[in-house]
Amino acid sequence: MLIDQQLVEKAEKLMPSLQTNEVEIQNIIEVIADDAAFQGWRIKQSMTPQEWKERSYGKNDSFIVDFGDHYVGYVKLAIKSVGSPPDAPLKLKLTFGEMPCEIAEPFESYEGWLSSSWLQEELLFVDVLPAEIRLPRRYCFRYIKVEVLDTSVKYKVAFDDIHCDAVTSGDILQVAALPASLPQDIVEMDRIAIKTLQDCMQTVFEDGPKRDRRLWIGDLRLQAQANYYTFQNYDLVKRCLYLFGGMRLEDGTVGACVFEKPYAHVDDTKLYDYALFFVSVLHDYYEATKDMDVLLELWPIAMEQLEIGVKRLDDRGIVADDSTWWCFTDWHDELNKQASAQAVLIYCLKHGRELASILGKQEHYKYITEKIQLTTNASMQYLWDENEGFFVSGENGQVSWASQIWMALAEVLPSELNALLLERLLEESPSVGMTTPYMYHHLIEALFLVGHNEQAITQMQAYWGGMMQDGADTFWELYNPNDKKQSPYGSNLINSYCHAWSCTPTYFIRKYLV
Ligand code: RAM
Repeated sequence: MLIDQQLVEKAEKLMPSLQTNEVEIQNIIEVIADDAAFQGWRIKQSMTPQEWKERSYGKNDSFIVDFGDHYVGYVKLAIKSVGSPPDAPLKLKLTFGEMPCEIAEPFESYEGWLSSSWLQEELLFVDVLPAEIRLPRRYCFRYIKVEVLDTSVKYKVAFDDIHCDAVTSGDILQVAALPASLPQDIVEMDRIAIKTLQDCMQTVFEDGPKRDRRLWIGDLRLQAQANYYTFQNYDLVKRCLYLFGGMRLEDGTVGACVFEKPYAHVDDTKLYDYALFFVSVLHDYYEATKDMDVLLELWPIAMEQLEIGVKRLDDRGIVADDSTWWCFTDWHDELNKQASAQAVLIYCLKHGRELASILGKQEHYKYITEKIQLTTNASMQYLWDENEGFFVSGENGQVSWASQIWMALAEVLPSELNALLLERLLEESPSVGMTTPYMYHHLIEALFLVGHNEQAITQMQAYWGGMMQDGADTFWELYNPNDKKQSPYGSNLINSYCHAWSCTPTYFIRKYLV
């Protein structure tokens, strides 16, 4: 690993202090099987918090509390005994759910390929009652199922209180109100998107506060863009840029994600597109802040990412597609990523050219311009299929949504043809589609780019509006309206239901609709 201790120290000095907000239970609920509901589960109130406080619970009793919204934080419980003096420890099991599925489907049924340790549960033994307990782990949830596994034949327990100290580094007071003229569904979508971003804003921009609870650069890029229009926490973006810049992989590549604990360190995952996004995140940050110091400091690392990206070009000027690399683009098993990677390279070269021009780095500007020409011409010669009217990718000339969207964002075609490309895409709808909100974000950004604002809004309303209709408190890592249990990891239980890359409706609304 290449460590620049000074940059890492600067990142650590920017560690934000988190705001804490105490939130109370809103309801006691049941989760009921219902084929018509999202993922087959709906919630129903079973009693009020007041009724619940008056009840006592013995062996094998359980209840589910509902906080009424999604939160990230530390849970406190106040428990007392009822009946004879407690003559045995209390044994409790807690299960946390962002969504009803996590409460209703036993975690033992999980068979996905990501670690089951992400599923949020806790086993507690309480020796002395009454007790006030603060759970040491941070949880991310709306619902908690509490199972009293055992008391004794002589006593039961009652709960005086369960609450959550919710934490975030996103200060809602910084977020401007939307104009009253906007339609109600857009205002509501904006609110949910902001809540999504806020719950992901911790001591870094996390991808998902349930999972993976870490800083990924692809997620950061979109969060930072949404943050500039909402919380305006510039220091948090700066901290994240320093973390990525300060800890690179052996060959100089910016890593795909970093961990903060027990000390800041970079993961060994290398993603072709994510490394290049260091350049565009830096450019966006500079545009939002005009912070020349950070730009001067991090430019050499950004420039190096472009040079590393260019090294993957074959002698035609096309990104080599073999089994030795991983470019993220989207979660999609069939997707060939050559054309989208080529386009991400061009897109980031263009961001880099802007920065080189701002910095007056003539040599860099010249180098980058040459590479833009090379890769653009090569894209037109080898990836553009005149008959299909689409860009093709990989050995088999695959036509996908992702390839067209990224080529549109890279503005490889002149603007009128770029708009036509997207029209054709919507009309012909190639079968290799999009999986994540991350990819949908890019479709919508591309539509705004070519001036198809109405279509952009319609797509956003259909997709994120679908999540709203399906009961989203925060927007999800994955949403397939035709397969609502879809997961890239083999189980919907492990999907993240508050996910960074899904927060961007607020960015679109505030950038293009206000
Ligand atoms: C998943 C996460 C994360 C994403 C990576 C590539 O693990 O959802 O957000 O950036 O994949």
